Amino acid sequence: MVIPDNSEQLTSLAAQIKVWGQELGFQQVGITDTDLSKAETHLDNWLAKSFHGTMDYMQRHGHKRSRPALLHPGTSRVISVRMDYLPESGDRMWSALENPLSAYISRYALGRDYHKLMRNRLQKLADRIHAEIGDFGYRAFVDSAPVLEKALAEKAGLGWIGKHSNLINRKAGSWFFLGELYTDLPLPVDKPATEHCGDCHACLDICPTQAIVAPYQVDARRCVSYLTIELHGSIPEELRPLIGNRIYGCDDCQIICPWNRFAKLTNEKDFNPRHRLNTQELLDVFAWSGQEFLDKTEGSAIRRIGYERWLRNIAVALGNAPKSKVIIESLKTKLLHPSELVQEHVKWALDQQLGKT
Ligand code: B12
Ligand code: SF4
Ligand code: SF4
Repeated sequence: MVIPDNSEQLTSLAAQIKVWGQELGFQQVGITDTDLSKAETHLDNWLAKSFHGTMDYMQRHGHKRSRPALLHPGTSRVISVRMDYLPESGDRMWSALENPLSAYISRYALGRDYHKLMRNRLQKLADRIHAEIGDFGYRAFVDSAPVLEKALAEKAGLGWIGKHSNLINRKAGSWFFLGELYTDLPLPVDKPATEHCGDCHACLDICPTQAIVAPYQVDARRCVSYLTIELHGSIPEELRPLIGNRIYGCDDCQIICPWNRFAKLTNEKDFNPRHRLNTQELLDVFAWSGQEFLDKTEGSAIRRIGYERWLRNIAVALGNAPKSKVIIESLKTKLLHPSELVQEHVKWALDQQLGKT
């Protein structure tokens, strides 16, 4: 077992890595170098505008995010992978969004947390390479460290960064996760993907909070995904009515994207909805006890926000629902909740309900 040292062997290894990746359940594997200088400028501008809000981790690591070898010394190539996660069709998403009493949870979070699942698969891919060539330098990432995943995937040919800033693939839309193996193997690189948004601006128009402030630029502070998942404190009052019934994340800019007509449903059973999380009603999930929340979100990314933020988000959605005695009674049951954050959002929601005719 030797590390290949001529271009023919490296080309053959790259081809094998792609086959192994697909055998492990990745829909696509691409290889790129580590030059992210263009993306670095965009990242710096994004941070300078404070679009990251309270996500301090986005600026904490200096240039490690845009210079892979600073994060993992010796890295000269990145093997970028994508895995489809969509468990159901767009029509079902629209109907959940259009029913103000239903609890809309972003489709990426209905099943098992992707971080662990994908990292395990990446580790298997590294093991497979090791079995073929012996020791080599690598490290696996899935949204777990300062890595510019979309920019790397774009360069590796997996798709282009759309105006909503997610990566889109011409044949598969954008409902997939990204992960990567940083490595010191001097593998041949793939061609970057080309851009295909054209004159379309559907995602900018549909965004409920106008968070896509210009093409390719998302002000996270306005994004429902940030407001319901990343933000720990109080949700700005002026944005609450715009959140509608989205209680965890948001998919609107992807549902409307014409390229998602080509999206395929996931093959991963682990990404299928658990505990009917795709069809829950607001009143039911608001009534969950802390223990029920833990039980029903076990193994899911949703658990990371905790019960307090869960109730905060549902309170906002109940405030946005049509006036209803049942909702008012349900909100009243949480008025004395020990968390001030919950109390404040419940009071706001009650004011909304009582102010409606
Ligand atoms: C921070 C973060 C967020 C933040 C900020 C989003 C953002 N756009 O940055 C919030 C919480 C809002 C968020 C939300 C979501 N996220 Co997120 N998020 C990340 C994370 C951790 C970092 C992203 C990042 O580097 N942002 C920095 C900014 C500068 O990058 P950017 O906006 O993409 O900008 C790029 C381009 O748009 C361009 N650009 C920027 N400005 C300009 C200006 C001009 C003029 C031009 C031409 C170009 C340009 O260059 C930049 C660098 O390449 C990644 C994981 C990772 N480690 O990469 C996951 C990740 C991007 N998220 C992901 C997902 C699934 C989501 C959601 C769909 C979840 C949901 N349903 O709620 C939403 C989508 C919201 C949206 N429209 O982006 C996936 C995306 C998969 C894909 N197909 O693209 C990732 C890759 C996680 C993963 N491992 O799969 N996320
Ligand atoms: S995820 Fe929702 S709020 Fe965020 S940019 Fe997309 S449509 Fe706007
Ligand atoms: S909705 Fe249109 S503009 Fe937005 S990402 Fe999709 S193709 Fe691009």
